[in-house]
Amino acid sequence: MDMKSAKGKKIAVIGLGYVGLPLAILASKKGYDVYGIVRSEEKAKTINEKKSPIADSRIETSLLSANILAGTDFSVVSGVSIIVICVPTPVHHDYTPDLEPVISSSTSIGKNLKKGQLVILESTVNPGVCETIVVPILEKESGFEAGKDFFVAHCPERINPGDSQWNVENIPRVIGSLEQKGLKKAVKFYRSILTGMVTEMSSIKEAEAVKITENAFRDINIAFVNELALSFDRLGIDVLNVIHGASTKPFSFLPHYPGCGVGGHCIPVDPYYLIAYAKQFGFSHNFLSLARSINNAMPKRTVGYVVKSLQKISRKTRGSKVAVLGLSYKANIDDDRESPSYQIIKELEKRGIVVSTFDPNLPGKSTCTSLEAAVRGVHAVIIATAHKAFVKLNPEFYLQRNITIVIDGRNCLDKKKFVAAGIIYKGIGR
Ligand code: SAJ
Repeated sequence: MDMKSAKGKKIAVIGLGYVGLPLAILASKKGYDVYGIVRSEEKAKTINEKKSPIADSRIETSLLSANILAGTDFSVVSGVSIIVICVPTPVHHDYTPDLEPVISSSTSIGKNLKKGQLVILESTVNPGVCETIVVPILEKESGFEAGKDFFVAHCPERINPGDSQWNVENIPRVIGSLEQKGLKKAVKFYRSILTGMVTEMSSIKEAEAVKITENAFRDINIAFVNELALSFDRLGIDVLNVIHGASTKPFSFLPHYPGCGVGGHCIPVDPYYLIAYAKQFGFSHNFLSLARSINNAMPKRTVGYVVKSLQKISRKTRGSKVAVLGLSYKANIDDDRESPSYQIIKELEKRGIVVSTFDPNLPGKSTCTSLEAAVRGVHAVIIATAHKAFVKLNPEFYLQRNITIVIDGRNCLDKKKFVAAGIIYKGIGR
């Protein structure tokens, strides 16, 4: 569909977060009239004032010229042709999937559904959720029949926050549906807004499985290098050098990097959806579960390095002061969902350590308003997020402030330089 035919086509995007807002902006750029439905009037007001609730320069700029009307009223759903659900799919504290946002939005959509509409779920879910949860709710609330009176498709989101190369427009996508008509409608919509390749899956379940597979793949690979880091620590081998060495192999090696933990709303969460679903069918994903436990243990391992380093300068753990630099789950973004930094802080405080924190992208969540304030009078620093503001700090910055312990939770510093300056440097696996 070209821009002209998109003109006047109305769509609704449920959820204007990291996934929904870029999609809404893109669809409006491609000629669609876009209604964004959010949970709070305040967020709707912010977006209608063209202010991005997400600290991302590309989103902030493109929102200024986007034609999006944000609100909290689901009744607008009845006047559009396509509804895209982009709500979060977190896990509960016990790591069981939390589908409440998907269920509540499906219920509200169902109450306003009109014949002929297409409902697309972009949120990451385990195989089976569309057919066993979303479709029954839509049918019950509307009285219509899916695949006949209305259509349902799944196009898992692949947003990579902070990525300057891959964005909502050029990232290739996969789409699955209950039947051919719904698939064709969904493919036509995405091909009208994306430059990335659109691949048709043979079922909606396959499309759900693709995303879970992608992210579980990443989680187990991270767990692999985290385990290598723990082993090589004992063997006196620098794991980062080994990974760089292995990366010289031009085929069948995909580098991942050890760190102080795995955060974000995707990687540490999505495997639990598959683990829980497969369990319903009597299958235990032992490997995925083991990978999750290895990655979940990295914050505690990192705190162990702090304790050992404090002992090296004959400091008692209790009462020592440690600065945790970085709260977001990955470098140079402002998203702290499932961030390992918070596990690290909890583990430090459990040991009676006095913790200060600073994240330039999350000033409101930091205990200190500046880097200087965070490191003032501390005995050790943990780099928990490789923000550029921290990577650029050289050994002198620490020595001038009498800080002799630096725990490099993201292996982002020049180890040789720090060791040569007489700093007790500890990376993850190096
Ligand atoms: N991490 C490591 N070692 C690695 C890579 C990541 O410890 O080698 C940690 C990061 O520090 C972070 C967490 O894992 O705490 C997640 O990192 P990520 O780069 O995977 O970041 P995400 O969660 O933004 O992942 C997104 C995902 N995109 C979607 O789910 C749509 C993921 O599928 C992508 O694989 C990933 O981007 C990517 O490729 O960068």
